[in-house]
Amino acid sequence: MKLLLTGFEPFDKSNINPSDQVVRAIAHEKMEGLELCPAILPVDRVRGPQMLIDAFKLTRPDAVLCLGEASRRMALSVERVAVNLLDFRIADNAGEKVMDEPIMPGAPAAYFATLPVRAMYESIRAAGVPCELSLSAGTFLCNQVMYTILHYVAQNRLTTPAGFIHLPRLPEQVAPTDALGPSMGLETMIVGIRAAIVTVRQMLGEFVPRIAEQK
Ligand code: PCA
Repeated sequence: MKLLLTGFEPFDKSNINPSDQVVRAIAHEKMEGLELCPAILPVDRVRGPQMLIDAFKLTRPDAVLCLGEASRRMALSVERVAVNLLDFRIADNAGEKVMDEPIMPGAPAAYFATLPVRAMYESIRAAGVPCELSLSAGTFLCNQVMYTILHYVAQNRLTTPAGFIHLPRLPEQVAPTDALGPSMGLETMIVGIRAAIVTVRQMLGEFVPRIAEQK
């Protein structure tokens, strides 16, 4: 399976993004039956989604898993839904702060993730990592890239499954601030994301022989 795995660059006064670190760490690993195509996206409402689509066209992956930071989450959050809405609480890294705008005017209100979200959630927890299923990827860049890839796949009548997992902050992001909040160590996040990837690979691995048998 060829997997396009993306993270985001740091944003909002932080110089660290856990998704960037998880992608970089996993990119160097050898996982059986897996070819990883890593990419780090800019937190920029124009360049972020564009880079994801460019990476998709370039790599033609069998599945897409995007990662990003959600500062108040206590656990890995497997996102179920992306909505057609931009409503930025803070400016992106290009200084743009958008309110109440659709991502794609006239396009569907929302898309469900097409990765096996329940199985990913269960396998992450079975690996010993706190995890939740989440109903909202927010209305910032993470939701925007999730919506963008699901819309692109649907518009082009492709079957490539795609989805998104939000990560808590790293302890080193929280420790210096007075506004305390949840955090999770990098190694724990990596264990969880690895488990999710294995589940996606199993889903696709079972899918391919079934098609072959029908011929
Ligand atoms: N998290 C932000 C954008 C980039 C990131 O890592 C979000 O949740 O939208």
